[in-house]
Amino acid sequence: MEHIQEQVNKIEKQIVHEQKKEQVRELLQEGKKIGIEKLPYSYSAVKRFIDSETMNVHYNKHYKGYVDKLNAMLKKRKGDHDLEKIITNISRYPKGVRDNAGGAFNHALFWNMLSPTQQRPSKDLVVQIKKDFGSYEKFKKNFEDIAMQRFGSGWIWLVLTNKGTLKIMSTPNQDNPLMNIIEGGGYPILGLDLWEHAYYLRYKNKRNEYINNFWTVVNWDFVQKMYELKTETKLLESKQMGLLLKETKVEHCSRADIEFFRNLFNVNVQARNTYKNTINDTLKKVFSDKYHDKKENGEIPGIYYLEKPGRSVINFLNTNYSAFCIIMKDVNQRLADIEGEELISFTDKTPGEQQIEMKRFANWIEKLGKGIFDTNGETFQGVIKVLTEKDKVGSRREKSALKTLKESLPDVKVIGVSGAGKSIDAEKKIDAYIVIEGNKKTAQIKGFAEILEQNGKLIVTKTGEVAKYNVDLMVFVKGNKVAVFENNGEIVMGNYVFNKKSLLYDLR
Ligand code: MN3
Repeated sequence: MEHIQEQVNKIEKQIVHEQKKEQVRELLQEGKKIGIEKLPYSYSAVKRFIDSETMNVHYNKHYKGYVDKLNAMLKKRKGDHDLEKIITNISRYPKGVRDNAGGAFNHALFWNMLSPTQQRPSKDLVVQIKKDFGSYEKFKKNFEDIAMQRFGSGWIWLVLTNKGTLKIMSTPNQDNPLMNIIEGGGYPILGLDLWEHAYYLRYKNKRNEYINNFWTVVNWDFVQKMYELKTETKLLESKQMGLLLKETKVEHCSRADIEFFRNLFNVNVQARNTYKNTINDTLKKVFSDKYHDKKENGEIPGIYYLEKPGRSVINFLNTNYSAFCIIMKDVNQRLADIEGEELISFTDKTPGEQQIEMKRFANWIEKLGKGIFDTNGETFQGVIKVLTEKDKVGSRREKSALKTLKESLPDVKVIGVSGAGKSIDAEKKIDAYIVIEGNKKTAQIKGFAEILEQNGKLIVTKTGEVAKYNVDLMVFVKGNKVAVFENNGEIVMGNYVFNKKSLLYDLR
């Protein structure tokens, strides 16, 4: 009986666990939804332009319908959703998303472009309008003519081009000038809905009257704000490189972050190699005056005399997960200021997608190298700190391994190879020589967490960089615990796996 009760308890626990997981999933989903833009006035507030019944149906049925349908479509897609980013990257999405994201975005803008009080365009705007259209009257006429020419459903827009000029354009259906599939688009600062649902109840087929009345409700304050904001952004974009070279604050990485990257590196070898090569090339470029490729006095190629005399710890950057995390956060802080650029992220991605993402990351590292590795910057300092710490831990580990081996195995002679930069260590990755029964063997020394037994094999976990080394022995060290394996294991899912008989010395 007790046995059955135990099983029931177990199953119940499992059910509760699953339910909680589902609740969390739903909450997360809710947070990712595209929101409804609040109507900034009552349904009757702009009645000199449109009646309250049309406004009510337009807002509650048409607009909310687009948002709901869009959210239903996005629910199946991974990642966070930002409406403007979807619009500016619309070519990546199916037609249904294009229609509904357009509907959601266009109307959210449109509600704000109408004002209960009558307004005039600002001086700034009138100056720019005169420049681009000759006069304010000509601009209005032009806008009305193009609106009348729109066949079927669509929108008419005043857009700010990336040259800083204004132009009028019309888009079909729910397309928006910001969509990356629209040729000659720009940033919409004023727009008018030309769908029949927007006016038919009151104006019937007299679209021209609807368009004429639009001028009585234009929220020129909002248009001015959009104009300023986007003119400002354009200015910033033109100084993009300057912006990218801004100082960033070093963001600390959690243990979970670092463990995630350790796993990414050790499982996705192609992504790891992309990163390694990029780091090597970038460091070589940024510190070209400190890079030595000649082998002198047993030194190996690399960066010297950077943060200290001798070989720099920055040469270890290409394999360190904590430093990887710092650099990724630095790049993301810079990317956050670039419109339409998504942040680098490797979570929720297939190995293939991770490789593509790593290439995108690599491109940015190359472009931003000077900013990331600015020796006065926090990122550089953070990276050096992490790598110096790792270097210290590494040599402490080596010393402790050699000490334990010597003490526990008096028959075995151990010779340490110390000093990063000595070619024998850094090139061939030899940390020590161990002489067993007169045979001198090369050894690589690594940290580890546990050695697990599974199906007659031994799995060594969390050993830092998991790679094939051209040495005879693999030595794993944790405090004063040491395990020495013959180097004939396999790498499986980012862990070393050995046959039991490969374990030569077990000092755990
Ligand atoms: Mn509409």
